[in-house]
Amino acid sequence: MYAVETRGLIKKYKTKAAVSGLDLAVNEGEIYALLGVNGAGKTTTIGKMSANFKAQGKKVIVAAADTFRAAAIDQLNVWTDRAGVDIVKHGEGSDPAAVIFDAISAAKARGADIVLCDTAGRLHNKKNLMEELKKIARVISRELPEASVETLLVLDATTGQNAVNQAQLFSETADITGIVLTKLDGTAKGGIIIPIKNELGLSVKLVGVGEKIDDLQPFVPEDYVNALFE
Ligand SMILES: Nc1nc2c(ncn2[C@@H]2O[C@H](COP(=O)(O)OP(=O)(O)OP(=O)(O)O)[C@@H](O)[C@H]2O)c(=O)[nH]1
Ligand SMILES: [Mg+2]
Repeated sequence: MYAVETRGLIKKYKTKAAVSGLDLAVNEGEIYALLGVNGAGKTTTIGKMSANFKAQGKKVIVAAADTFRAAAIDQLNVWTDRAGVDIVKHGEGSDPAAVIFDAISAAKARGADIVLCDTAGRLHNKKNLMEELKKIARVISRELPEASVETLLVLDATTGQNAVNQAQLFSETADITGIVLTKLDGTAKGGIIIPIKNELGLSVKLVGVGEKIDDLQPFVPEDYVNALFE
């Protein structure tokens, strides 16, 4: 299975991220927004990324911008406690863009290196969600104009063809910079990433290989292809 093949490579990911870490205090931050449909694995991936960055000595702030359900904020809080990083949260139903604004302000004030933004996977309707994601992107580019922004689309490897539709839909709204392919620890091979690369030019950057905090790995195409034909 892919998980076994690449287990040792998480170190590579850590090293790479360590050199690209930027200092928000000088307005050159590094910010990650995770998007995707509900259940894809956004919150879990943020928990894993937080722990990874923290282990590199980075100061991380997580923005609880999925305000659609109170439980989403609580779930994220469990992860940030586990990872030992700061969280900025407002109440259920509050404006997600305002949460991100506050998280960026906190990051500047506290000299954080990295801001990770959780977002909602669903709202009352799709149009609302897309409008909200656009607003979030506007806040990020206004407040951190010099920052390197990674907008990662989280896709569940077990989704099949519908993942292409999801990638299409989210690309129409956001400047997606890469994909996190989750649940690759199961039987799913996630072959859908091939048409997504061909049709939309989006590459996988990270893979989720379980529900635990260290179950996040860099995407290594060679290992992926080998696992496809096992
Ligand atoms: N096996 C496995 N399960 C995963 C992985 N990533 C996430 N999950 C599980 O998938 C479920 C949904 O994950 P969440 O992180 O809550 O997904 P989300 O995208 O935040 O969902 P919403 O908040 O509803 O939009 C949880 O039960 C996670 O434990 C993975 O890489 N492997
Ligand atoms: Mg979530």
